[in-house]
Amino acid sequence: MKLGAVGLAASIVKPAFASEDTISEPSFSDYTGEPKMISTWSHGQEANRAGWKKLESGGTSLDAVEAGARQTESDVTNRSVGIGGMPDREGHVTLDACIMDWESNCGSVGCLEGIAHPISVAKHIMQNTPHVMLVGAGAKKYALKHSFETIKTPLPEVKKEWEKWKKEQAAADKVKKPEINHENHDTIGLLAIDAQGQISGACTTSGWAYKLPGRLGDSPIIGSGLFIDQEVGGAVATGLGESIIRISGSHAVVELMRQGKSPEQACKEIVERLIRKHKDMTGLQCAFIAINTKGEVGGYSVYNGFNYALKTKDRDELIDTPFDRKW
Ligand code: SD4
Repeated sequence: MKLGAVGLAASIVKPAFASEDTISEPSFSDYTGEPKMISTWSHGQEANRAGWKKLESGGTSLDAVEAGARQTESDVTNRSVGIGGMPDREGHVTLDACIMDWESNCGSVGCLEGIAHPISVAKHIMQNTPHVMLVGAGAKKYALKHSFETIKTPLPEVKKEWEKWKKEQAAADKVKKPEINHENHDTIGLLAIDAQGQISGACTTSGWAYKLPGRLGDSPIIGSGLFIDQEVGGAVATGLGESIIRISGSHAVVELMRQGKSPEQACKEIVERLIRKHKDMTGLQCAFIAINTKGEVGGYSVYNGFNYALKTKDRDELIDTPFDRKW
């Protein structure tokens, strides 16, 4: 049976519960908080401002996180997202992104080269196909078919850096392990709650600089880089994707909030779980931010130095998260 996008969305939103009358449907209309947006790292402030324009003009949280992600994807100074992103070890900039809304609709692209706004391709896949994830040549074909803007990457200055790195690699006996957060720390993850209490999230990155060709991190993987459940809230991750995938990080944060943990406490416990699963934490930075249906937010990181941007009607600030250890 071919499952159409509408049928698929409906089957996700309204699962057949064994005992319908014991399940209370989440109600968004009684949200009494204000619209709010949080995004990883300091460039999250610019992203939040772009997203806020949507929220303040009555747009949904989905519009807001897409607009925010697009802002960072266009930032030529950002070395881990979009047009300014770092290449893989063969010199190709391959982009990963995913997006998810309050109805558990989600879309994702992986290893997408030469397209300006992977986040919008992910959203288009979510809204127009029965699939969640398209990667590589198939994702590119899809983006071109739907006339998404193309870009030429890497940027000349990024190419120069890569050529220098390649020379150094050839001279070194051993391939140096890149460190997330020192060399590659600008992935953006965004979460928003709108006036109706609807929560959405997005995540977009060029991934681990000088990765093996074809490598996907956590960022395009629903449940790892991003997860939203309107019954509970949402979470998004940044840092070494391999370690986040290992614990299905963002999903795990949401599940702890379901058990009553605050966003910060849930992020903290999942960072601690991640640490328990890794013998060597040298250079391994990871962080989560989260939001719940009351609009409460929080975050936590392995090492110090992580922050996230918060935007509301009256606030536009950067918040340093608590952390497990110092560099
Ligand atoms: C990845 N999680 O591809 C991304 C990288 C990242 O801050 O978040 N850097 O593994």
